[in-house]
Amino acid sequence: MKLMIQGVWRGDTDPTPELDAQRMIHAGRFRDQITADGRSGFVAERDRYHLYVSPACPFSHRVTIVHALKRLDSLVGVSVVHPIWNTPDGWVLGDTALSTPDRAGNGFACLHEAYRASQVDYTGKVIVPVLWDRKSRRIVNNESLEIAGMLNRAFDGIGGDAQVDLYPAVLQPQIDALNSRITRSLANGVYAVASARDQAEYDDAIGELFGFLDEWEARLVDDRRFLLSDRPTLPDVLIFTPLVRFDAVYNPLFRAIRKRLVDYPRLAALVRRLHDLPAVASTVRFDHILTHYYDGDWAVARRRGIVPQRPDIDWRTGSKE
Ligand SMILES: N[C@@H](CCC(=O)N[C@@H](CS)C(=O)NCC(=O)O)C(=O)O
Repeated sequence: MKLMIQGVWRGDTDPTPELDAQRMIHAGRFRDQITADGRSGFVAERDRYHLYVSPACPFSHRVTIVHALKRLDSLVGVSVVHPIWNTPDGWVLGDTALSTPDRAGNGFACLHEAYRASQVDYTGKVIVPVLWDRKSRRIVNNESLEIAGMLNRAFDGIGGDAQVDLYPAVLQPQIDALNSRITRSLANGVYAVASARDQAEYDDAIGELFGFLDEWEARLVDDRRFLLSDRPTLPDVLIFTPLVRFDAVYNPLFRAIRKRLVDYPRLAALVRRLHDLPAVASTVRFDHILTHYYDGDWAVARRRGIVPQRPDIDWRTGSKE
């Protein structure tokens, strides 16, 4: 496992039991907030904050969608890490054909340098997305949903698009509940399938994942435009990022082969409607997604003995009775 221990990057090393328990999804350790009034210690300012993201990563993708929908391009800079994570340094900020310029020029060659700069004795995973403060030279937050929430509201007074509100007050309880469900059953759910250690874990994870997809396919029967409203809200962002990867990555590579996204016409139509928003389409980078996942450590050896659940295809169509 790629880790930083007491501020020293360790490349591949055995995780502590605590980190091991988190499996493939890693909760952010930096949880400060940027606010419009600055009472949190981090006031929203132009050109002060910077995002480190991987367009391959579905959690980073939440953040880049909100950044694009809120038109924060001239307010909050973005650096894109190289899609190949399996390097001696983990996520690197190399200048390659697939990178975009490091606008902030924070001077880091790899992401673990930003973690060490933030906390000299940092112990844990070095994950994207990261929201970086150029002024205090430290990470403000590295938990995607919290970063998305800040981008949605904190910058409205200084040029963020206030017409776009992905977390409207009247819908907040429903949004929170649905965000948790999407995170558990789908966004983290696909990783639970990929990291299952035995048949029982795999079967449970598949049940959770496809139970969620079946349920929402049925709930979209009323032809609503987006999940909770006629405008997109945060759950639409959260459901979009794993679903847009589903048929290219999770179905074949993670062995979630019971169904493809295209077998769910209403969910697929929802993804298409979201993709029709030019800001959303601009964030979808299949070059990064495919390069990243198909280079990844989804080792077959670990999964010997786990038999995938078969695709839900009925070859007898037309010969009923
Ligand atoms: N809970 C985190 C999850 C972030 C996460 O797992 N990021 C992955 C990429 S998709 C990562 O950077 N992994 C690096 C590693 O495992 O060392 C969030 O939502 O921000």
